[in-house]
Amino acid sequence: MPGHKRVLLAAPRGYCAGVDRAVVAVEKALERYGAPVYVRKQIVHNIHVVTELEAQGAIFVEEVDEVPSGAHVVFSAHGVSPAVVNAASDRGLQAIDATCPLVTKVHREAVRFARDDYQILLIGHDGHEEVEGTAGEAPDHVTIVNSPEEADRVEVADPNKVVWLSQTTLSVDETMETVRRLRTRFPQLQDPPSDDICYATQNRQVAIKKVAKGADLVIVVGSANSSNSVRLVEVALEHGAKSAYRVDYADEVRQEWLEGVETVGVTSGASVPEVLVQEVLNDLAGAGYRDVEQVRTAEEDLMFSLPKELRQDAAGRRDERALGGRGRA
Ligand code: 0CN
Ligand code: SF4
Repeated sequence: MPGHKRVLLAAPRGYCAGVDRAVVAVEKALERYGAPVYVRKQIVHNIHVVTELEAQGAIFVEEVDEVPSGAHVVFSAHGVSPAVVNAASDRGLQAIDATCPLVTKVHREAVRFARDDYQILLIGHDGHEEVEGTAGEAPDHVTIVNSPEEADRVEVADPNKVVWLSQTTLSVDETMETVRRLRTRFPQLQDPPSDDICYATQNRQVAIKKVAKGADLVIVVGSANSSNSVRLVEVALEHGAKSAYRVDYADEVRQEWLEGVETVGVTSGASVPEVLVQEVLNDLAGAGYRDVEQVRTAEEDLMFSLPKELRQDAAGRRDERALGGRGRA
């Protein structure tokens, strides 16, 4: 219907199982030990989540040397290198490890391939916390490959003993292009035993591809340092969206983005609470986009148990939230 304003709302979107678990871990630690509870780095890459947890008494630090000795410290969902674990233990900190189990899986792969003396080409963004953590498992064996272009330049010691692994929150298509170029140069390149790009990253990209096809504008809710959120903007643009922007909050949506726009696609990254999406939808409704159609490409019901340090209550009973993430996408 020409001139008909509508919203295509991607599903799955928003919180994944690993983010939910990490956020609940901080809340649970605050409840159990009282404020303050220290958190190394942002627990997940979302400014709203961090601000809310700060209001509840969490203190976010860059490194464990900022944490008073003996205090509780939560490691973020993106994981930490063994050097950080050791530094925390040397300071006598009580660590709660909220690393997503799907990141831990990649750490284990890195350890295993390093033990077998492989050179590990770790596809990911240099400087991202997850990449620092994974690379830190086997610093002598890991070479970071930032982009498809870097795949054309990277040097390996023995082309018969190379494997690629990746960050969990990359663009699937771009990563496959990087691997293709690596394999052209190193035909013996081994694949990871299973997908490193996680289910949540993949599902959100599949959903936004479908939405983008029919969208004049795509709005992605997510923070600037959230790799998976930023990838959703890129994927939308590559799959037919005429324009695509990322916002942290609804009030960042600019009037001029909506000029001449009939169909707005909306999604959110894996670290984004649904309330922020609903605020965008409210504002869009105010601008005449009241017709909202959900475009669902997958069901998600994965949940992870809480970090082991939080699984039992003070009396040693298993906590009923131990099995807990909340909600589906
Ligand atoms: O936004 P996130 O906190 O992290 P990245 O997308 O930047 O990796 O989402 C949760 C992902 C993890 C681990
Ligand atoms: Fe885990 Fe994937 Fe969520 Fe990261 S995006 S926390 S790897 S489920």
